[in-house]
Amino acid sequence: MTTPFKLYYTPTSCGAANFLAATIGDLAFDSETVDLRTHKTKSGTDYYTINPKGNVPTIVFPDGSILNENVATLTYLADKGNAGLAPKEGSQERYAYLNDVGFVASELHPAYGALFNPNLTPELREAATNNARRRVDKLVGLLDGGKKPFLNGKSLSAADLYAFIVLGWSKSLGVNIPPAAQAYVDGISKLDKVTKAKAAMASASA
Ligand SMILES: N[C@@H](CCC(=O)N[C@@H](CS)C(=O)NCC(=O)O)C(=O)O
Repeated sequence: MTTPFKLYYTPTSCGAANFLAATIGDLAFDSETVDLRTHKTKSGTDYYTINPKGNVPTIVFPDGSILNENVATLTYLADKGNAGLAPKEGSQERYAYLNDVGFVASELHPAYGALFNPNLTPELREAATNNARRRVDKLVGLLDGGKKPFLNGKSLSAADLYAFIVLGWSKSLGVNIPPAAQAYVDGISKLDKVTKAKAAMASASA
């Protein structure tokens, strides 16, 4: 490995938020996509040998150590990058950021994650969909009903990138999100740095 780390991701999963954070922060990194159905990397390696949990994202460091939880990976990338995607350690804003990224990781993402299960009965799918919608409503509450374009009210953070990717699954999973949540997604999507990072991810994933 010639760069400080390698990121394993897929361009449509939560791992994508990590690719965007690393790119927006102008970090040099290696990357490889993973097929989450077969748990094989693009080059054919058994992904469980890289990350025993089998999930994306995974960041692998040159010493072989790994990070594989979004709260840690996104915060690491935000700290190492130059885009101010997380506030300084020890600042009050840092705790607010952790509060936001913790909400996405522990509430919003798992609520959507449940909907990827193809074996849900119609009743369970309806309950899971309603649950996801409730978490979106909580997110809109954190955005002051849509008055804030970002979770911290001021600038894009890694927590926003994570929420942006999760909310992007709404249509395909049948979660009908309110206009304020859609406006939040659209606002992030239109940021020049996000557009460019998405293009870089598309070419890296091709
Ligand atoms: N505990 C991890 C979970 C991440 C996660 O759920 N990743 C999904 C993609 S969005 C995944 O890799 N699912 C396939 C698998 O776990 O095998 C976190 O919070 O970051």
